[in-house]
Amino acid sequence: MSNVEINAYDPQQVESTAQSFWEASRAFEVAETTDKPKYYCLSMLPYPSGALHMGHVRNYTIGDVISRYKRMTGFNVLQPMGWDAFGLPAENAAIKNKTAPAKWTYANIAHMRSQLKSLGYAIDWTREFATCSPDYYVHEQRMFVRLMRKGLAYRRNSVVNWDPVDNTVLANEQVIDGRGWRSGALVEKREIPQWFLRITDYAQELLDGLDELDGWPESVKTMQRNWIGRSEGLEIEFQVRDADGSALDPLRVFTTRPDTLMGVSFVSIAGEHPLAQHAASSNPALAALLAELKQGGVSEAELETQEKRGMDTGLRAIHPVTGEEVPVWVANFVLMGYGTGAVMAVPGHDQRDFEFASKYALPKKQVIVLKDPRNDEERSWSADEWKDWYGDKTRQIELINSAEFDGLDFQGAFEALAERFERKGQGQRRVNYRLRDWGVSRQRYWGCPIPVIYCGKCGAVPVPEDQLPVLLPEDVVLEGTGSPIKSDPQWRKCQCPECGADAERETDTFDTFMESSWYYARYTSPGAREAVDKRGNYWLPVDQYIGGIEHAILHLMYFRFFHKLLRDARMVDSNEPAKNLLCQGMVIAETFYRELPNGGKDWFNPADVDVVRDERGRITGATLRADGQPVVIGGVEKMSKSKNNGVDPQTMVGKYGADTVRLFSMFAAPPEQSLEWNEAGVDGMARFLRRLWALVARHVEAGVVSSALDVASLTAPQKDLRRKLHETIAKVGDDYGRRYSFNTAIAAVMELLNVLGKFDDASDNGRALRQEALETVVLLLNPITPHACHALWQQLGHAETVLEDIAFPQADPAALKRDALTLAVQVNGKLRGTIEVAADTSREQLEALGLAEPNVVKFLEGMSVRKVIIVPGKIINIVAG
Ligand code: ANZ
Ligand code: ZN
Repeated sequence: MSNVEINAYDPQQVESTAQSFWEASRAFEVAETTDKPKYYCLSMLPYPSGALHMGHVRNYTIGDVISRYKRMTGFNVLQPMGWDAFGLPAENAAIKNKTAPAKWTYANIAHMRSQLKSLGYAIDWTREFATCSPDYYVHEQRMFVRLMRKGLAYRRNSVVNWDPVDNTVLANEQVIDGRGWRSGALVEKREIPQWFLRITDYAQELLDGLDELDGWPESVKTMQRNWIGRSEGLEIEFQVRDADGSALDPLRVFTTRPDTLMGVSFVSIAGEHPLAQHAASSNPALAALLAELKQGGVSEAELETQEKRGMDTGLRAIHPVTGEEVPVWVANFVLMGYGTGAVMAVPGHDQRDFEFASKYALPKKQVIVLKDPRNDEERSWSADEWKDWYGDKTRQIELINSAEFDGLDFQGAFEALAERFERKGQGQRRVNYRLRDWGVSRQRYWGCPIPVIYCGKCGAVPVPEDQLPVLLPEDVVLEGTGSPIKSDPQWRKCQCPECGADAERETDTFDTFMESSWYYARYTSPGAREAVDKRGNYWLPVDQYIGGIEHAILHLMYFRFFHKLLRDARMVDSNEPAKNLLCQGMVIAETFYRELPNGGKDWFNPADVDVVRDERGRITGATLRADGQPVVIGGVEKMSKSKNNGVDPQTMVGKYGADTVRLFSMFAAPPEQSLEWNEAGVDGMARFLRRLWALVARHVEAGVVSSALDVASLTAPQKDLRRKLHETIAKVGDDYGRRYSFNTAIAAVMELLNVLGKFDDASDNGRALRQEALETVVLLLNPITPHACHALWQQLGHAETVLEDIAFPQADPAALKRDALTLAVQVNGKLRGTIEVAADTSREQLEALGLAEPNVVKFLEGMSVRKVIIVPGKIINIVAG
């Protein structure tokens, strides 16, 4: 079979040919001038860390398969790509390698772009950008100065991590065990002025919008709802007396449980609360505690888990219903930034208050019972023993020990108290959100400069739009002790745009989440003078967004927020940026290590380890190739540097070709699930492609078939094959288009190929059928393995072309029809025989035929038939007894 040898599958050659053709024919460049419906398929843009990892390959392959499939089904598909290019790693690399962050970043981009190109993604590269380029960030700066003028960007003090040795602000990830990553100095908290975006103005809209996002995973929507954290409650005023009995400013608490008001035995306030500060001015022990509380972490998780601590301030609050005096305590779990920074403590019914009261021997009072106690334990419950029965919203409660409110349920008490306090001017209904305004200032160098000028007379002035962009100098040396623009007095110097006096620029830069919040819109409008032009409304919203679940909360919240800002700036019409969201699972791989004498572990890359597998494919033994000695099998984990179990995509592409890598990453798992990288599986994919290649070669060797298939004169085996073929078309189309179940689509094509391999019919019509089948397989696989399909399509006698413009195959209903069906005949649910019947047999006939099946007749002996149930096309079940 000389031709087959000549034609042996050579992925490197096949792939470079296809890629050159796509590039030369500008196959994936799209415009807005077509009457096809648009489809915008977007994958989250990568951070240019140096090299692609398998997570990228998986993400972008999913996007590419969807894009190519959509294009084959008649859509005008935009699939763009860019670089999330600002960020801390570039600064760290700059210090380590003594290169400027810009240089390092651009070099990484060049390398990673070529890697992406080697994977053959159908990307419109004319729309590419890096977010660190002034052409990009100028728009971000312009949006920011406009938000400043609208009052949606503002400045206030906020806490940062301060390294007192390096004299620099540290990012959270640069604080390791409370110490600076370089200096090792104990990190301090410092308050400095920072810029914020008023995302809280959009809290309710961000919450409500989730209800319309039918194409987003429930889990992501739930995380976003919790993050926004809407609470309905009351704000209630308590009069306050100083230690000497004199009246102070009243205090307000926010509570979601006003029904527990009569159980209040003290009030807790945050250390930063003005009343705490007031009390501390004459109480050194309290002042010391407040100073100490400032040291601790500021994250909510930390506050939840740390031990409860506090101190009596000596102040007294007056209970707004009973007039009783209760003590005011400082408590470390009360956040100044939430509600009013003060809590009415109900130790009988709130767990944190319970723990606090138990520690400091403060009284607990029960004011609520379950209306329907289910057992003795519930009936005899007392406030001295913590039980979280009241958190269960499905349980009916009733107030006790609450004077005139006794007997009310939660809603009744809420309404009665809201009404009472609103009437007396002592409080009101309030909705609170956990969502905080977004702090966008970073004290880092490698980011977009915040376009603000500080003038001694005029204060913080936005840089006028005609003076934008504020350029970040790229040619700098990093010492690791802070930002080069902060240490450069020349860069800072400028004139006030309002009064002309000497002034200074802001030296902070934006959080890099800013750039990734609106990049999707910029792709639609390359070269536009504003961030987006009218092309935005052609492409937006994104039809399919694909990325990692780690972005479920922050990125996707900011992304939705920015879309609303763009809408309110009249740049886009829609309310939400993306209709459908797919979060792909992790890529995982086996880990291998050896114990080190110091108790640590030395991790070995799977590429350097030889493994032995059992017949089920599980690894049973592993040795390091370098020394032949065993290594410990550490289990399957997410690919990561720390466990050294990353598999390099470039190596895989070099060894097997991009199509095999793409095929494996789509076949090994459904998109949302974890994908275990295993080279034996990759090898299997390579074999499959070689088999397809050989099948086409063998068919073509006997001459390409140009005569049309004569459907009317198909033999029975030909009909069977054609039915299988069209069943596969229907399944694969559904798997790609509706279910996003790519692994089952591939499995179906593999099965078809097995059948086709056995179809040994050299008649004219048989060969015409094989031609149809092979062409179909090529088209079905094209979204996943486009290079091989590009070549095979030509071998099957077609001109050099972009397969994406050839319609995806449609199942022929006539081919799906069966002449004869095989039905199972069951007696009382057990299989007793099968019968062959014509497809159009009536129910009555089926019943009669089933009952006449010889084996069934034997089983029915001595029984009487009660009922016959027919599952059309499948089963005849006879119920007898
Ligand atoms: C009395 C009470 C009784 C409460 C009870 C709860 C249960 P969410 O749902 O998260 O909004 N709280 C209010 N402000 C706080 C702050 N700044 N720091 C810490 N805790 C604060 O929680 C609202 C509840 O959290 C409020 O309702 C308040 O405690 C507390 F059986 O008031 B509650
Ligand atoms: Zn001025």
